[in-house]
Amino acid sequence: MKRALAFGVALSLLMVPLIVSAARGDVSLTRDPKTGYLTGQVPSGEKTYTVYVLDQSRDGRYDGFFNTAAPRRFDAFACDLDGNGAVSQEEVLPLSKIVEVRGAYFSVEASADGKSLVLKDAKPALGTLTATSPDVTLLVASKDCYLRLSGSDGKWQVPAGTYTVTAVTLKKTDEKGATWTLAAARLPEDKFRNIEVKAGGTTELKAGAPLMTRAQVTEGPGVVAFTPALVGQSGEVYATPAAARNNQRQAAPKFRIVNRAGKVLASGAFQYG
Ligand SMILES: [Ca+2]
Ligand SMILES: [Ca+2]
Repeated sequence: MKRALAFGVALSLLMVPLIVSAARGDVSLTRDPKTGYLTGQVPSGEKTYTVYVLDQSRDGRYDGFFNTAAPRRFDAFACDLDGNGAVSQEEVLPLSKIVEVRGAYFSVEASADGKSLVLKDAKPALGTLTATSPDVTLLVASKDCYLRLSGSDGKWQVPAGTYTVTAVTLKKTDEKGATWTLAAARLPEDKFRNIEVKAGGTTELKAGAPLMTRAQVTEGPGVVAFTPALVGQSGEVYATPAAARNNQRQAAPKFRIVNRAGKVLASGAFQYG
C-alpha cells in the first residue's frame, strides 16, 4: 500500500498522467455521496469491473460479512459483470471476506470504523466443484466466500473450503428460445451442507435432473389437498408453481389420479394457494 502511494506521488510530481491499467493491486472503494454505496473499479483479466458495497444491514458500516450464524445482518456486494451500468439481481451477493470478480479473487479488508474497504489481490487455493446437472445455478457459502455458480457446464474452480448450498435453480432454454427456471424450495441439510472442496481436489454435488414427481398430500376435514412437487437427485424439492417462463409464473399444473390399471379416477388443475 505504501509503495503504491509513493509511486502515485512520484508520477504526479513528474506531471505524467496517471494511467489506470488492469494491473493487479489494492483497490480502495470510495463512497458515492448520491447513493451511499462504496464503489470502485476492479481489474480482472483484460477488463475492469465496477463493484459496489451496500450497507444492507443499515448500521452505517460496510463490513457486515455474511455469517451463517446471523444470516440477516449482512451487507451486499455487487459487480456490474455485463458492464451495462446497472446492477441486476444476478450481480448481487451477500458480502463475504473474499469476493470473486470473473475468476479473480480479492480479500475485503475493512477499516476499524467499517466505513471504508480495500480489496486486496488474493490467491486462495482452489478446488473443483462439479454439479451433475450442467443447467444448475448454485449459491454457495463458506466461512470466507459467497459465490454464485452457473454455466461452465456445471464445473467450477472455487476456493478450497467447506460450503453450504443456499439456493439451487435449474434453467433450461426451450426450442422457442424461452428460458424456464425452477427454484428449489427445500434443500435437505444432509446433502447440501458441509460440502468439502479440497485444494486441487474435485467434489461432485448431485442436484437437478432427472426429476421425479411427487404429490405432497395434506388432509383436512372433508378435504384432501395435493401439492405438486418435483424432487431432484439429492431430494431437493422444487415446488412446481415456482416454475417460471421468462420470469413469468406459469399456469398451475394439471393432475390426474389413476388406479393401478391406469384408469383415471379423477382429474383437475392445481390452484395457487
Ligand atoms: Ca452494514
Ligand atoms: Ca449489469
